[in-house]
Amino acid sequence: MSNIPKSLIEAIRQAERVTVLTGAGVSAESGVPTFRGKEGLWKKYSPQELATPQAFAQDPRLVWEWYDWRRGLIAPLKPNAAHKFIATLEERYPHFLLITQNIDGLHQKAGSKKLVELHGNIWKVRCTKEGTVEEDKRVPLPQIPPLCSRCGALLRPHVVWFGEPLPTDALHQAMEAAENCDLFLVVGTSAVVYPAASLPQIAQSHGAQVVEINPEETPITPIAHWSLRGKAGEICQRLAQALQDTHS
Ligand code: BV8
Repeated sequence: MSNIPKSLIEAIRQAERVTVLTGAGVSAESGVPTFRGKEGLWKKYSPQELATPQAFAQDPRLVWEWYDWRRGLIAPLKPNAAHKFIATLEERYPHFLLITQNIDGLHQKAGSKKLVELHGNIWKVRCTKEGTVEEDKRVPLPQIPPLCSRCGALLRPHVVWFGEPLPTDALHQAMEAAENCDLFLVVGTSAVVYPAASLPQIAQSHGAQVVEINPEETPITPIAHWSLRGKAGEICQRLAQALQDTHS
């Protein structure tokens, strides 16, 4: 696993405007399967089959069985050291935003408040008729597919599927934060899904230094000022330690 360069510790200490982008890799050490890893979620299923409006229109029961299974898997899991470290960062800087692609809610469980969820949240459901969004943490769901208690229409997961636009406000905030930061941390994403994957490039082209934390190389690696090869939880623990040491 990479050493933490002193220059990076200095940059984290000196920064005033910090933006963080996370993907499934930040939740891997909590036990949430990633999409593209060897036990990846997509291994058993393909995005076309399940994470699209067409799939839902064609077979809402199948799509809900997949989400109900994921909800059951995620429900007992806890934030790991990476979620916790990222949560501490928001108090450290006058300008901070966490942008997550994850729908598991673990950043919120770790205490993060200054965050936007680009792809929605698995613990929220949306009425396909009324458009109303509610939190629903029942595991397992009492019926599949779940129906709206008010109008009886189908409920859908309040997540962004392939081919669907991202929530305008969340995307706008994410773009703003990428354009106006001096340090941009990218943690645990394969950077293949757009428009989220364009954010590090936007930050770098606006003068930010990019830090990547990932056991593997990604399309972000070539533009990263520092690219730390390793697990997010382990590296963030060492970052927290190094920042503490430089305080003393
Ligand atoms: C849109 C929610 C337009 C649902 C998700 C061709 C070129 C470019 C773009 C496109 C194209 N064709 C189509 C598109 C657009 C498409 C897209 O980008 N497709 C890709 C596949 C090419 N994008 C969309 O459709 C988006 N919408 O463009 O709309 C539009 C505009 C107006 C009007 C109509 C339409 C919507 C995309 C959102 C899809 N929803 N999730 C659900 O979860 O069920 S995507 C899902 O996969 C995640 O949310 C995440 O965003 C994405 C990528 O996954 P990652 O988070 O990166 O996870 P992955 O497993 O891939 O990687 C894990 C990484 O962690 C790895 O690098 C691994 O090394 C690392 N790792 C592992 N362990 C650790 C670790 N890192 C650190 N520590 C560890 N321990």
